[in-house]
Formats: sequence, C-alpha cells, structure tokens
Amino acid sequence: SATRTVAAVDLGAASGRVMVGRVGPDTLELTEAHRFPNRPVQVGTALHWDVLALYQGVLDGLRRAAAEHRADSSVIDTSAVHSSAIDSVGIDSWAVDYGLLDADGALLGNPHHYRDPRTAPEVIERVWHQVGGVEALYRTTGLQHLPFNTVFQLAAAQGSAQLTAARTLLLIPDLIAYWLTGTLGAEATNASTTGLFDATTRTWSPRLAKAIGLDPALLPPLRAPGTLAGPLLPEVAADTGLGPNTRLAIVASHDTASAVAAVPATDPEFAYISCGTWSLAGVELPAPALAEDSRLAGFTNELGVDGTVRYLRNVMGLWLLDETRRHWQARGLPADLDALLAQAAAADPFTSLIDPNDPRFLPPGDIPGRIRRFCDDTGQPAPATPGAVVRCILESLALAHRHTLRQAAARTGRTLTTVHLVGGGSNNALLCQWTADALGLPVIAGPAEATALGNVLMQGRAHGLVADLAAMRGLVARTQPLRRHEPSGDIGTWDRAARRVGLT
Ligand code: LFR
Repeated sequence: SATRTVAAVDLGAASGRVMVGRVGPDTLELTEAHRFPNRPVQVGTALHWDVLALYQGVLDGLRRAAAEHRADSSVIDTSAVHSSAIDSVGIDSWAVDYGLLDADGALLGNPHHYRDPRTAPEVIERVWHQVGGVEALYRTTGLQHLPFNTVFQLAAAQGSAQLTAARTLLLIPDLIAYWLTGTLGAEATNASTTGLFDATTRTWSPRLAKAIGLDPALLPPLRAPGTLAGPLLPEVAADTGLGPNTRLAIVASHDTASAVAAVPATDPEFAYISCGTWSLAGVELPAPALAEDSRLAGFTNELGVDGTVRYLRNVMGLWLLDETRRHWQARGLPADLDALLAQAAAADPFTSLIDPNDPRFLPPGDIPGRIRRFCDDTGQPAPATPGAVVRCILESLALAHRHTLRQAAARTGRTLTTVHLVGGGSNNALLCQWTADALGLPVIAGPAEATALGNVLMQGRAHGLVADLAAMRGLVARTQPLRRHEPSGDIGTWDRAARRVGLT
C-alpha cells in the first residue's frame, strides 16, 4: 500500500532530534537521522533557550535526512534540490515557551526557559487580579496552575522594551516552522497551554490577552493539526537538499499531545503517563472538565488531537534524575545511568521519600542537596549513597504517578485497569515496575519514541494515509515493541509510603 517518508523534528528539554518516518495504512517505521544536545544558557539571573543552536541542529538533521533519503534514482534529475524523498516536515517541542518577532519579522532576543525564575509570586497574583481571579482563569483556560504558563511569563515581561516592540508571538515549534517556511501560525494543541486560550471555544481568548495588557494581535491565526501548510523557503530547500515539494505538515506540536496521540491503547478509557523530563499523567476526555474540583486537584485540560482533551497533571518527572546526574557529573562524580539504576535496585526500599512536585525541585541546580533538605524538613533520614538518592527519586515518582492517576480516575468516574507508560521513561524498567507495584495495575511500557511517532502519524493523516486517532493508536500497537510489567509485591507498603509524603 501507499506510504510517505516524512521528517519529524522533536525538540526536548535535554536534546533535539530529527527522525525519518515511513508511514502508511499498515506501515509505521522510525529511524533517527540526527540527535543534538539542548543546553540552556544562564545569562545573569535569566535562563534562556539557545534557539539558534536548536535551529542549526534542525537544519543539520534535515540535511542528513535528505541525503539518506533520495528519491528514486531512475528519475533523471540532475538538480539536487529535486532529489529528496522527504514529503513533509513536522515539528514538535515542549510547550509554553515563545519567541517574539518585531515588525520586520526578526526574533527579539532569546526565548526564556520555563525554568527561568522571573514569574515570581507577585507577578502571578497580579495576573489573577487582572483576570478576575484564579477561579475565573481556570473556568476559561482549564489549565493547571504552573508558574511558567505563558500568561505569567508575558505578565513578567510587561513594559519591557522587547514586548513593546513585539508584533508577533510564536511558540517554539511555530518559530522553527516560521524560519523554515516564512509562514506565521499558532498550532492549536500547543496554543492550549498558554493560558490565553479558551478551552471551551478552542480559540484564543482576546479578553484574557487584553486583561494582562497584551495586544491580541500578537497571537497568530490558529492552525489545526493534521493539515499540510506551505512549502519550505527556497533558501531552506537549497541548504538542506529537501525539495521544493517538501511541505510543512502541521502536527500536534505540543510534544505531550503527540505522545498521547501515539499511546497504543485500544480501550478508550485508558490511562497514560507520558514520561520523560516531565511525567504527564492522566486520561483523555471528549470535552474539558472545568469545575472547581478539577482546578483544586490541579488538573489541566490541554487540547489533544481531533478535539480530545488531555486531562492530566504535570509530575516533576525524570528531570529529578537527569538534573541530579548533571550535578554529579559537573563535580566529577560517577553518573552512569545503568550503574546508578543497579545501585538503586540494590538500595533499601522506602528509606527517604519526597513529594516530587515540591516547587523547590523546579529550578536547575543541586537536586540531591534539595532532597536532603526535604528529608530534614520532614523528619526522614537523608539518602546516604548515590544509589539511595536514585531510589528515593524513582520510588517517589512511582508514588506521584499513582496519586495523580487515582485522582484523575476519581474526578472522571473511571476505573483504572491498565496504564500506558510512553516516552523515554518507558526504558526505565525500575520506574515502570514500581509504578505498576504502587498502583497494583499492569503497566504497558512503550513506545519510548511516542512523541516522534505521534508526529509522524499526524503527517500520515495530513497525507490522507491514516484515517483517525483510533487508526493511529492501532498502528502503534501493531508495529511497535511494548513491554508489560505486572504488579508485584505488597501494595500495603506503597499505601504506607504514600501516607508518609501526603500522596494518598
Ligand atoms: C513536556 C512538556 C509538558 C509541559 C512542559 C513545559 O515536554 O511539554 O507538557 O508542561 O513540557 O513546556
């Protein structure tokens, strides 16, 4: 049957990659063309993304993808720009963060990182006041409160020369798409994470923008995922070796939306954890749940593919482990992941536990030191070895997964039966097993590359080769290797551990 070859650009907080996918009604294959580090840069107190380095990585990756996938050589064509077999390019990244363009379309400064400290409590309080209260903000946007939501970042930037000069706001994937094609748009799943988006009408909320003093004209027209947009700029086509026929495909550009679209579930009431830098844990709903109980329980209503709602909560995720390893590595201490996981498996259980979502764990820095202080503050022994630190992180994450999914089930009247754990964390067998043990439910682990697969699948949709969300998920289930973790051990020990850190 027909297939298309597409490039999926997936930018993560720690690394970016360009993958080549082959997709058709019965085909879903993924190979990595290029992977490059994403290293945020601290300038004074500000934390920025090095967005031009990311763009360079994207171009390098597209060049490689084009070189490795030439069109049929029997087609006589001496012009290199006509010879790529890549039909389209789709882009996804983390949510929330943005770049500003001036009236000439030039980028105004480097985008801030969502872990930048500028969204102080007084900024947040001011926004709540301006929009008529935290409850009203939730009723419109359905967003869980995270201090870095775009609306708060923009409020922190109010009055700055940069924001005053700005004419267009672009979320990160839309900024990369603009550089590749010269077209302006705001992909809808990612727009839904800003705090300036109406969860019910599924459009920008000019009222919220005005309330915080932002000109709504900064917000570009929305684009729906699963469609094809313009061709690449001629310079980009020439530089990368992609053809003039290679189109931009609008995918679910919020990485979590792409990952959830690629969960290999057959039961519509499935629960998921998209586990990487963050653990995004929840269920899928047909419409947003905007009542006070959802707000108080901290659930978000982000827009998914085909009008679905991602009803989930952010759990701090493997950031805790990755940042701990970065901290150790910078001090010349051993930080090899496999060695640390083996030590964690051998360490004593439930010695030290944290609430992973304690705000002290959000900024970059000395996570092991903050874990020690958390343990001091809560009357627990601090982890005494690297293996104990890693055990503390993973057991605590398993408890937070359990807590969040049980709350999601309770709020939506569902019964949890199995849990799909997708993303890089699905390679962490300890975390998958402990999540299964803590919940007393089977965990189906994989695919690790759910986000890139979701990106490829939406491009398949845009090319008319994949019918709908059910077909996407069925294709993942049929083609990707998955691992099943059955619950084991005594769930009572997890119940007691959960009570110790208030994660019941
Ligand atoms: C995951 C993610 C989350 C979002 C966080 C910050 O990569 O996109 O969904 O809350 O990053 O943007």
